[in-house]
Amino acid sequence: MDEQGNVDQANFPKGLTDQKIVEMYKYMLFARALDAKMLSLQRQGRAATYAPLIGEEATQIGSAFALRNQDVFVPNFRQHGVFLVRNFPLDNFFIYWKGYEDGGKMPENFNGTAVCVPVATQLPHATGIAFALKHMNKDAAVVTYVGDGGTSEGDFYEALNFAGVWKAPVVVIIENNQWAISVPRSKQTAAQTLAQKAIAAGIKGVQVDGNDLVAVYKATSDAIADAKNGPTLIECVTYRMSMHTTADDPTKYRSEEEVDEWKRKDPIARVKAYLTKKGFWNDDMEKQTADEQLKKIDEAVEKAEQFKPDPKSMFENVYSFIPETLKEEMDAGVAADFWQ
Ligand SMILES: Cc1ncc(C[n+]2csc(CCOP(=O)(O)OP(=O)(O)O)c2C)c(N)n1
Ligand SMILES: [Mg+2]
Repeated sequence: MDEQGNVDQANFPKGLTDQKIVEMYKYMLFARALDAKMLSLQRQGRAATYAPLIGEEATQIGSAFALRNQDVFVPNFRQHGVFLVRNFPLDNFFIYWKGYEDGGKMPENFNGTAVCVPVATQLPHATGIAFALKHMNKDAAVVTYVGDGGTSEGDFYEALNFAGVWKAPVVVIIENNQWAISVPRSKQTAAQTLAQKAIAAGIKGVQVDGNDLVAVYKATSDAIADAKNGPTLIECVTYRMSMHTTADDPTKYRSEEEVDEWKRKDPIARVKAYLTKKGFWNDDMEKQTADEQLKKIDEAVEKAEQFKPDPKSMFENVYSFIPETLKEEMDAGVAADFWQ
């Protein structure tokens, strides 16, 4: 799907209906609305550090829609859009990003792992889960995400190598948003593409326009369908339109012109153009959808803000058992009403 919302019929995925694209489009809007809310909460001191997704909606929603229920989702720290599609409870989402681990609890049917901040450490886990699924003869794949920066980590190469040797059913999606905090893609690697890193591991590698919802959906669906034969690496070329996290100021290291250039490639605008042209979308629907989504978001924030954390959870979630020294600290802290 190009920037004007025209699609390439010859490569259009079979079974992708316009009704489904409407549904995906609504999720793209939802993800962006959630992002805006998180940013505003963080700026008011009502949320902790947050990594915005704005600009990366097609990569996240397009791939998330390709996952089947039995497929396991292994995120890093920026896939809030995939969490939405996987029906992660919104109030838990807000609790988590307020800094409370309690919000990170996965619902039974979520079929995914927790947010993972240490860069690329999720990848060996993803490959390991995929290896186990294969060993158990399950008809399921693992879909995992990593940033452009993450592809320079040892964990990335080790995960790909192992997956290649064992033909583990894992799909590794590189969310190449052009920046790793202040390090640009050009300084990240001399490799011409990130997709070509698949070659060394002897696995399939694909590069797609990560701002093209349909291309991402197709690449991910194809990779999942073929996962029983081995892994695929998909590079989604997209752009981080906002800051790395709320602790970052991108104006210090990149130009406004660059951001403007990518804003013209907005992944949401082209889906809107496509659906509007075909008569599946209009301004009234946009307004109604925004109102409904905002209501859901506001209700979830209200619920999340009533959550009272148990101060002990700060200690209890670190080790499977609490070492004596930490226990002393915990008891002293709780007893001193430090938390009130
Ligand atoms: C192992 C490790 N090293 C460094 C960091 C600090 N850090 C957090 S995110 C990040 C950059 C990640 O960039 P990229 O992989 O492109 O993902 P993006 O943030 O752009 O989504 C760094 C260096 C970390 N969390 N973990
Ligand atoms: Mg990046």
